[in-house]
Amino acid sequence: MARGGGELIREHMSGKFIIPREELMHPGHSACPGCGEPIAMRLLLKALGPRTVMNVPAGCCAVIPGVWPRYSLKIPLIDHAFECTGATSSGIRAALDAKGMNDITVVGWAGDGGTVDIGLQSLSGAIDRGTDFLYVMYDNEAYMNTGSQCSGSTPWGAWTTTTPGGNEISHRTGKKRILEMLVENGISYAATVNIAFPEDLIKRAQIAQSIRGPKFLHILSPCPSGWKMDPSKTVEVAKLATQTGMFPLYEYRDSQYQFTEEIKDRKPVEEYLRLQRRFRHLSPTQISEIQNLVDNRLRELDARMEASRK
Ligand SMILES: Cc1ncc(C[n+]2csc(CCOP(=O)(O)OP(=O)(O)O)c2C)c(N)n1
Ligand SMILES: [Mg+2]
Repeated sequence: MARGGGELIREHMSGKFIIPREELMHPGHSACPGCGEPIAMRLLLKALGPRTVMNVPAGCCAVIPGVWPRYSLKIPLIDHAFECTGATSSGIRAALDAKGMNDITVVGWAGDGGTVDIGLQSLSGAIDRGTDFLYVMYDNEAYMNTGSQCSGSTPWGAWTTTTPGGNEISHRTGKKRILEMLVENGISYAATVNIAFPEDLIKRAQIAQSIRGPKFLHILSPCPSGWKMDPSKTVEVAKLATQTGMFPLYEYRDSQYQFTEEIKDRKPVEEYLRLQRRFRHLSPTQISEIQNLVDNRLRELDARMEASRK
């Protein structure tokens, strides 16, 4: 049976883009003001449609949809331990397939800590098994539900409670390149998406939904309390992350990498950093170091894209 995304993808191809009207996430969730995660979840569910089952580990994702007896989603959600999102998704997929319900999309939805650190083994196992599911990592760049500890996806230079100087040796490598790691692991489709580019997010989610096998979306999800920013600036900050090259939008599809949002007139990283007090302690030299890291990363991505086309 075809999955929900098919028809809408045909709409994209004919040039008419439609954001689905159906709301599968309702008001009454328990996210903090300005949190990027409910925006991401609302858009993702619009893209995937109601024939979706989601599983979540510990993290803000376990409380945002609602704490019993309240619940804001119109789809089933299964809560599980921190380290087993991939394994749980594989189990749900197997159970649905055994019942002949293979039109249902299975989504493992986890935070950055629950993906790039704890949970990486479970995600890798699901890829090894070829599980037909979509893994979504909403990235607020730290262990936010427990009060902002550094994760493997915290950018270099950011304050967290375990990196009070922002430049600790333990944190020297900055954000793990999770998308590339999963490509090397054998993922079928992977893309970075951003809540400030909702049409693109929906498009990538529907492309992922139409492909069989393990798929991965990496969503940047600002956290006003952990990033120490004005909650009314969530979308502005998210947009700047891409416009400065801090969070480039690209995909891996049919064995090729490509940018999905070209950055014309790239802005200096400082415009992004200065809106967030987690970067307030940085010296001008450290800000230019971050600029260099971003420039090098984009050059490296360009080379990777070029090489994948040969
Ligand atoms: C095995 C295990 N270790 C630690 C915890 C405590 N814990 C619960 S949520 C959380 C933070 C999760 O971080 P992330 O995955 O980035 O999601 P976020 O909270 O940022 O949404 C931690 C450390 C736990 N529940 N289980
Ligand atoms: Mg997090």
